[in-house]
Amino acid sequence: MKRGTTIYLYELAWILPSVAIPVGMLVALLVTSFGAGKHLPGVGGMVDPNKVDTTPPFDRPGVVQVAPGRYEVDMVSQVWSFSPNEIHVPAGSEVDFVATSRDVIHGLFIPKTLTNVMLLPGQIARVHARFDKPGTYPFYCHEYCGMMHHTMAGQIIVEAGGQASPPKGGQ
Ligand SMILES: [Cu+2]
Repeated sequence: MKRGTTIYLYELAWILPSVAIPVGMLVALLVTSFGAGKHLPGVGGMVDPNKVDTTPPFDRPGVVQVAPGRYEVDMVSQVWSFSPNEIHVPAGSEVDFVATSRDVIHGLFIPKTLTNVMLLPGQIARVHARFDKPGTYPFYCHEYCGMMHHTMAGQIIVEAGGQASPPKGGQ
């Protein structure tokens, strides 16, 4: 009798957390998703992957100043490069990356920042980074995308003097 009660409590000690943990995770998911508005990172719109070249802003990849100290980088990835692959911004800049892929799945990873996003054909990724310290910030494709994947990289040069990339070409 005594022994039977002990086993029941022991089982209960396992069963309760095994119910409470999934329920807690589900509640956390609902709260963050609907309450706090957390969603899959980087899905900032859709674009026809076959028409990237003619769809603004990807028809003219490059750096645009959107406000004092704030820049938008319109970026296209393809095997095996980024356009643009060299970006100049002044120190202290807030930079929004608006990026997509023209062909296969790529990634955008800027190690010295928290920027790490997948670039999926058909989807527009929007990520933000702040560059306070002058220097060179390399960025990489972190999704294996074929034979020359390891060469797919670029750099952001944060200028102490405050020079941004020249304005986009074209009209
Ligand atoms: Cu890639």
